[in-house]
Amino acid sequence: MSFKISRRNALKNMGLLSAASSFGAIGSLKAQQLKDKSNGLPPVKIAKVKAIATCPEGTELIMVKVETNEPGLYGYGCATFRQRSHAVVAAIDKSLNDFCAGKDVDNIEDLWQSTYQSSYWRNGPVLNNALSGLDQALWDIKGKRANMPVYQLLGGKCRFAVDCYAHASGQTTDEVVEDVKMYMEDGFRHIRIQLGGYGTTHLAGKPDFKKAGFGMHRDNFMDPVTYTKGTVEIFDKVRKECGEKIELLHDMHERLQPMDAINLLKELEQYRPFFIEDPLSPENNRYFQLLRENTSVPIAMGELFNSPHEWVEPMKNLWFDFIRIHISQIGGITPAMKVARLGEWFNVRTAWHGPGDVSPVGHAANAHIDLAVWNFGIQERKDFSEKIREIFPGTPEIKNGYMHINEAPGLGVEINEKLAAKYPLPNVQLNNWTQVRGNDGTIIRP
Ligand code: GCO
Ligand code: MG
Repeated sequence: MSFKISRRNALKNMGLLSAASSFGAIGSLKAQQLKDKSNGLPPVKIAKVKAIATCPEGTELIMVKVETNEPGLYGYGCATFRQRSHAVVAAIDKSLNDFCAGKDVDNIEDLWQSTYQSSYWRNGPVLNNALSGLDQALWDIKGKRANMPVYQLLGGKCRFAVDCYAHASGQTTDEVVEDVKMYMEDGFRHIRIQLGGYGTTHLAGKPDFKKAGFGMHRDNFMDPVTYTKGTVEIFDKVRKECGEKIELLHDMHERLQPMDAINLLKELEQYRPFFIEDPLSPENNRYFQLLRENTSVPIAMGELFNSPHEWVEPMKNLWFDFIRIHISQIGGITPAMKVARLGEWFNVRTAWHGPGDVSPVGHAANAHIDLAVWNFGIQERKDFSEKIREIFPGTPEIKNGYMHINEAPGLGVEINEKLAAKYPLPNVQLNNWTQVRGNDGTIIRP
C-alpha cells in the first residue's frame, strides 16, 4: 500500500478546501504542512529502518525500507553491494535502525551527515551502502510528502528522458558485431563493446599457475597481450562493419598495468571511442595525469570509488571526462548530487554505474539525478526481467535507448516484499569473477 495523500481529503480535514480551489491544492497543502510544523505539530518521524534483501536471479539485491509514524508513509532506497550483502544487511538492521529511530524524516542532510560520521571510521563500501539505502528512502519519502517525483526536488528536468548505453559482447569479433547491430536496431546510440567478458579471459588459454596447481581451479586467467590485441580488433571490426556514427564504449576494468593502459588508449584513438572506462585501478589514480597527457581518448572512472579522496583531486585536475560512481557506494543521492555539481565546474559529466547489481530502486535514483543535472553524460542501464519487474513495480522502462522513470511521487519504485522474501540471500558469495590471475598466478585487480 503506498502513501497517497488525497489532496481533497487532507485539505477538507484541515478546513482548507475552499482556499485550495482558488490558489492550487498543493500550494496550500504544503503551506499548511509547513504551518503545522511551525505550530509545533509533531514532524513525521522515522519509526523503523530495515533491510530488504532478495536474490531472485543470482544477483544479491539489498534495499532499505524506512517506515514512519505516519500510517502508510514509507520509503525505499538502494544499498546493493552484492559482494558483501550480508554485511550490509547487518549494518542496516543492527546499527542504522537504532541510530535513526525517532528522527525527523525531513532533515535528510543532517541525517546523512550525522549517520556518515556516527561510525567514526567512514568512507567504506559496507557502511556507505547502508547509508545510501537510508538516504534514498528519505528522498523517496520527501517526494511522496511533496507529491512530486524526486527529480522535481532536485531542480526539475534538463532533458525529456535518460540516454542509455547497451552492453554488446561476444566470444568472437563477428558475434560482437552482430550484438552491436541488434542494439542499433533497438535504437541505442551508444554501445559498449567487450570481447567476451572483462579481460578477454576466454581466449587466454591454460595458464602456468593452473598447471602448477596454484590458486583455485575456478580462478580466471587473464593474459594482457591477448586482451589488448582482442580489444583493438573489435574496435576495428565494429567501426568497419557498423560505421562511424555509433558511439562506442569499452570497459577495461582496471586490469592492465598503467603503461600498457596508456598504450592501449593511444591505439584506440583512431576509432574515436565515446569513452574508455576504468583504464586504471583507483590505487593508480596518480597515473591519470600521465594518461591524460598521452592520449585524447575520453576517460570514464569511478564505479570503484567510495571516498571523496578518490574523486575530488582527479575531477578538479580534469583527469576524467565522465564520473562513473556506483552511487550507493558513496552513500546515495545526497553525495551523488554533490559529485554532479562538482563535475559541472570542471566539465566532468555523469555516467553513473548501472549494472545488474544495482537494484531497480537504485536505477530509478540514478535516473532522477540524470534528469535533473545539466552535466549528464550517459547512463548505463540494465534490461530488467519480468520477474524483477514483478518484485519491483515501477522499475524504469527502456524505450528506443532511453530510460523512462515511473512519474509518481518519490522515486516511483515499490517493492513486493512478500515476493522478494521468496528469494533469500544465499549463504555463499555467488560468483567469484573477481578472482583473476596472471600466468604465474599473481592476482590481478579485477
Ligand atoms: C560495469 C561494471 C560491472 C561490475 C560489477 C561488479 O561497468 O557495469 O564493470 O560489470 O564489474 O557491477 O559487481
Ligand atoms: Mg565497469
